[in-house]
Amino acid sequence: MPRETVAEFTVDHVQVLDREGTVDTDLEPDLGEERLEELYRLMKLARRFEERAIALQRRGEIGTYAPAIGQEAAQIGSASALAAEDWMTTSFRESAAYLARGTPIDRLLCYAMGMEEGAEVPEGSRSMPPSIAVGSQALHGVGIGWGQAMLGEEGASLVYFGDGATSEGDVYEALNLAGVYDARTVFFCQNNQYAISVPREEQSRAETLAQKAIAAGIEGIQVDGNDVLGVYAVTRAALARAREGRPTLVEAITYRRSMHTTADDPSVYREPEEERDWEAYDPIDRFETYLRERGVLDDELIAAIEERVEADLEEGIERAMDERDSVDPAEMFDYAYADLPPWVERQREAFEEGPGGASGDGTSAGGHGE
Ligand SMILES: Cc1ncc(C[n+]2csc(CCOP(=O)(O)OP(=O)(O)O)c2C)c(N)n1
Repeated sequence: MPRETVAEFTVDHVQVLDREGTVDTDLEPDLGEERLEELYRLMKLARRFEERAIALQRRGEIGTYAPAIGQEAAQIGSASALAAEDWMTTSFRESAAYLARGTPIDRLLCYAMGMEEGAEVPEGSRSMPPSIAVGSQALHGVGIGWGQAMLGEEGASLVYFGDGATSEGDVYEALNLAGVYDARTVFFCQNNQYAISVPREEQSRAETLAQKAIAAGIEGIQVDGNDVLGVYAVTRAALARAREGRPTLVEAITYRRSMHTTADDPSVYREPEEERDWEAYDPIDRFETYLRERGVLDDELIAAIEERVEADLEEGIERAMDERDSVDPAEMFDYAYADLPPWVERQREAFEEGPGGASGDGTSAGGHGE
């Protein structure tokens, strides 16, 4: 029986800024100095937001938190390529993407405090609340992209997920659906090398995660996820194609420098040398080298940006604390059932009585998060 090759595929890798911060002028996106400075400010804001969030969790002010230190270029670069009419659908590690889309700091913190106000889609916003079930949001994202075409809307849909999520059926189904229905979707996989403690190599035998697009008949492309200019350029092009009904899977190669969540200790499953190697390719340092080189940034401007970032964070944290203090945590029992089953009623009573068991002694307010 004759045997011949009937199909061949390739996956491209894009890098605009190399690891030393030198730019490839052929690929450099056309961004003015203001936009470049804004990308830098957002990356700094995201980094400090993550650091502050970890500290807030340690002080018991917010719940378990999933930081994205090291993934700022992947998130800020991609979310900054979105137009106002585009939708964004995320997983649980995308605070930086929300910040890039202008989601207020206090909203993000309220979400982390378990307040439903934090999960609301603010009026006029096209950013969906985070999805905790790994990969499930890929289906929501492709549904939105498909729906936009049906409604004759202008925009496209960008959906974030991690490397681990690409092992989930939901993601395969979403990719397939996007291919079949020409859904206006960009799938943005942040390959941060780990699904909790499982390294990327043990997650899939596929050489790249981008190639998972090929089986769905859509384009797959890899980008250096620590290169904000590369991520921006690739996502912008993918969104433009999506608006014409051509979906793409983007695999951004990056590294989660911190813990999976504040409940995790990465030293148990990875070596310090590996962390140090990636630290050398820090997305912010690299972009800063380029911006200094271009004359966009100097010490003075960096200090002013840092000052603004700290002030914005301070104000956002304060506002989130005020919002938290203004709601009654017992409200969480109000919406799960129309009529509370007796065992939940008992939980509510115990909650309202507080840890000491006696209500009205002022200690029950400390019951949030229990
Ligand atoms: C359906 C489902 N299975 C398992 C979990 C538990 N879980 C939470 S995060 C995670 C790993 C996710 O890894 P990845 O997709 O690479 O995203 P990352 O955490 O690296 O951003 C798992 C298995 C979950 N939340 N949902």
